[in-house]
Amino acid sequence: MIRFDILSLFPEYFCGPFDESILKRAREAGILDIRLVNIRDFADNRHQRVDDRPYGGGPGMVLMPDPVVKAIRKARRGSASRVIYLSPQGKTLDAEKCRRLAKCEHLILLCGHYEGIDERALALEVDEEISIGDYVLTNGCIAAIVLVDAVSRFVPGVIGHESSAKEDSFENGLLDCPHYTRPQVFENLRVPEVLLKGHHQEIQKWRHQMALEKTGQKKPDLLKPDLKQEENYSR
Ligand code: 4FV
Repeated sequence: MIRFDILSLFPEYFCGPFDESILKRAREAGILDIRLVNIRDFADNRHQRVDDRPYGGGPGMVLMPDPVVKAIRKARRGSASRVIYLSPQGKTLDAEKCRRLAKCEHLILLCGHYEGIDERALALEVDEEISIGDYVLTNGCIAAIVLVDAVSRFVPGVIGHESSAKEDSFENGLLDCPHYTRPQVFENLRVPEVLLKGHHQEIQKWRHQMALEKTGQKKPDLLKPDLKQEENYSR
């Protein structure tokens, strides 16, 4: 079981992605516990202001430290909690990170908004900064949805057949092999014969070879030196 507390200014943003399919079933099964927190509820001023103009001038607004720090401290559950700030300045999320985060008991996800969050709140309360990619989103909620989805796949019991996570792209440093289903012939394109003969070892070998070739073509940087050897040899 893993618990996520997602801190943002738009909790309603999360209606939908967590209420369908795999994540919905995992929540109903009690494997995932996702709580939505509105940072504005921690603004102790008449107009519930949470942002203000940047010191030193410049465009846009900055999230004030007080409501952010209060929201994080309220969500914290002792040492079991890890606070993640989603921002373009973070280290890029990858399968390795998702596997590691899935072992945590409690993740507090802080969503960025506007130009960013007052640096003092980050210094005081954030354990790790993560980016979902080198581009700028309109708000950090989207990044939190991506992280929850990708991490949840590594939580035991979330995806029906654990084996499929093991065969995922990136799992063994390779992209996934091609997949086929009925019909055997589609617009004169046939399913590779090896997949129809039911010879599992042959099928395994073919899938690994295809994964190697696809990785070499699409993400050669993924190929570790030792695999490179094997790849050259087999071609
Ligand atoms: C982002 C990313 C991201 C920056 C301005 C929200 C936006 C606004 N978060 N990975 N890329 N955040 O673009 O995580 O505050």
